[in-house]
Amino acid sequence: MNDNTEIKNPLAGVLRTERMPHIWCPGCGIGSVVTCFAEATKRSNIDPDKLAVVSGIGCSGRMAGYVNFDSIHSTHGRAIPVATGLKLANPKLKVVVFSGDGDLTGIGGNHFIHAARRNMDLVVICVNNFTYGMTGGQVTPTTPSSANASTTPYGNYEYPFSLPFLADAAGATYVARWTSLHSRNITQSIEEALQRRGFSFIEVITPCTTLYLRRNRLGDGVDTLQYYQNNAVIKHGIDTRETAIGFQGQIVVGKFVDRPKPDYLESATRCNVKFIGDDYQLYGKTEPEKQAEEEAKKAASGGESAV
Ligand SMILES: Cc1ncc(C[n+]2csc(CCOP(=O)(O)OP(=O)(O)O)c2C)c(N)n1
Ligand code: SF4
Ligand SMILES: [Mg+2]
Repeated sequence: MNDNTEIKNPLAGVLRTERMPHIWCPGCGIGSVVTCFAEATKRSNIDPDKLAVVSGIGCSGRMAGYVNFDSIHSTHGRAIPVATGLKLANPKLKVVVFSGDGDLTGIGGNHFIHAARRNMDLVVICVNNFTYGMTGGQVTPTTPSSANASTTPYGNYEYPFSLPFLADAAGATYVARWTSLHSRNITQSIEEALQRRGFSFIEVITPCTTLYLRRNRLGDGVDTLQYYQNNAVIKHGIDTRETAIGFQGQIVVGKFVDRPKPDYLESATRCNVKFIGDDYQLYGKTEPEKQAEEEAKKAASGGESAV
């Protein structure tokens, strides 16, 4: 064998391989979702300078440090407002939020529903492992009833959110759910979401081997993939009220919602143009835009500057 053979990660350009190995536990599902995201960005041929990634805090939130795009590892629960700010400051960016169930729908729940209500042009990927992984396995808004958590040692007596139903009811215009076993479907959903405008929500059910599985005596990551294999049922377009997940019960997956609707910036622009007229500009012109306009005028007048 030639000693000079170099084994290159096929996602090397999209992942910061120099930062590997990553921090995630063996069997954790987060890495599978990151791989799908990386693959989707490659397939969509998106200009890397036009893509930004924002994550919150948690094991899932560490993803922002492993992708080779401009990224922000923001504060707990605040990935959506940071992403919204980025989008509004530079509407040409495609902004992706990568977040955990606790981060996105516990402390960050209010931001989540209002960004969905406004149909803010964001791609929001939620790694739902039914637990606060990074802080020791506390109960989250998605922990199934009766599941054991460090804060509910006799079983969870709260009613969990079904995130597709929550997103749909709040106004999201694209809603899909997969498990980490469905890598091709996750990749396709992310690719679709990157190509559309509006609030796109993709939930991925994943195993937290170290806390959720161990505490509930559910075996390891492979056992969970087997559980997904046996219990995930694809039901595209189903009413999202039918997507609740019980402890170790059936998991309804698929693309549930994909409806066109003007996004936040389109609605704002439409409203302002109506009252201010065609002179309305979202943010005025940037220096390069002014320069390009000047050049175009110059070219049209046969080389003479218009000013
Ligand atoms: C304001 C604030 N509150 C609490 C925390 C502690 N904290 C860090 S990560 C985390 C839970 C993250 O859970 P989740 O979003 O589900 O991500 P996972 O670790 O499961 O991927 C919490 C409560 C914090 N960092 N900041
Ligand atoms: S604690 Fe759980 S969520 Fe965090 S890296 Fe380990 S397995 Fe994954
Ligand atoms: Mg979690």
